Amino acid sequence: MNEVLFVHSDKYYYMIKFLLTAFSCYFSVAFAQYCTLNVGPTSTADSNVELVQISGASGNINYTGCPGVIGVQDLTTLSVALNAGGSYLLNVKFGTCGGNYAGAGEVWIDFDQNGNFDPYESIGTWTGTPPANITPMNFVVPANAQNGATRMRVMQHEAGTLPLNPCASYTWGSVMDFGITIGNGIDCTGFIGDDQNDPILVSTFPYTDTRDNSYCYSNNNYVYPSPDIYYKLSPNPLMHSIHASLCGSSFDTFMSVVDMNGNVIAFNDDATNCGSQSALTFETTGLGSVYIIVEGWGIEMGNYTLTIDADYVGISENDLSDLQVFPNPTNGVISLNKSIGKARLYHVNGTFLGSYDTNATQAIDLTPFQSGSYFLKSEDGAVTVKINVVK
Ligand SMILES: [Ca+2]
Ligand SMILES: [Ca+2]
Ligand SMILES: [Ca+2]
Ligand SMILES: [Ca+2]
Repeated sequence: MNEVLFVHSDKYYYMIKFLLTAFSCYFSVAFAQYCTLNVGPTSTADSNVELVQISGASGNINYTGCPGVIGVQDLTTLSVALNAGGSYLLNVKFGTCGGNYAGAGEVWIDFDQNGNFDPYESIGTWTGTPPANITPMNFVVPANAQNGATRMRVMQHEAGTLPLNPCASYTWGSVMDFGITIGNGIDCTGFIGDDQNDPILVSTFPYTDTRDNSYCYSNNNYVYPSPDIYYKLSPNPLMHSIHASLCGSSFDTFMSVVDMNGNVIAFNDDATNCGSQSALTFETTGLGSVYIIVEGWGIEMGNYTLTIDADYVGISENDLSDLQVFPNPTNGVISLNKSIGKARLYHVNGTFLGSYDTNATQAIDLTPFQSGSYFLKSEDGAVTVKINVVK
């Protein structure tokens, strides 16, 4: 465990850490899919959807229910194509295959393709007692819907009340899943950072990225069900801390820092003087690569700006009272006024360039190197000096 700058109590931190670790382990083997087990009616009697009808941009569905089926009816081979931004009419007759009993009906389309029929994806509801008229449901496919195959769920729950739970188990009613293919929407193939296998790489500091997690991103970090975006960075030996901030973003954010083994390094919900947005600082000494994960609190999502900056080992932190490098800036050979033992030369981006034994020679040839900032660090870490090369 590395040293970390905490902003919450240790107790809260370890609770979150446990949750993060437990959830990431659990979901790595059981990634969320549509709920289909122990969902829907346990009896084939009585209340049942009698008719589902829709004409798509291409194709149509014209399904007649009855007799009843236990559980979820997989009708995904019946499919229509819908265009993002388009208006459509779905007709559903909530009815019965037997006796007439009151209940409720609801339909969802998983527009954001996150494997859930979310409350914001409900396209129509019904309450009543069969026999009932066809319920017309006019709906618009969100303009930012993601291209590709997804699913529509039609549910009737006898004795149920709105809003229905799309994953509920009950005695009488029906659940039917149909296929939907979205077109003219957003092609998400170019949107990287959805999970730890496809992170956005951060290699220069300061770093700024503006993005929207409300489409093309799904929930992989289960602290909150909001869609999350993964950034990966590798601290270099010259850094002592990294600061990341979502201040100024448009929604209530949450940010985590997790190492490659899933250990939580730092996290923040609401930062001081930052509203409901997040900011944090973590020490990098001895730390390997980490993910910085951006998500919303709860199901919050929208536009955000992430800034990441690194603090480098400060020269003032070292005892440089009598160490001098000259000339500085330089375009060639530098000399030290004293030996600092074995020393390592780094570019400011952390690239290791070479080792020098300053006991043997206190002159170092920087001629091969381009203009920029370099750090010479004693092997024991006690002394670091910044050298500017100007050509
Ligand atoms: Ca969904
Ligand atoms: Ca994600
Ligand atoms: Ca999440
Ligand atoms: Ca927050």
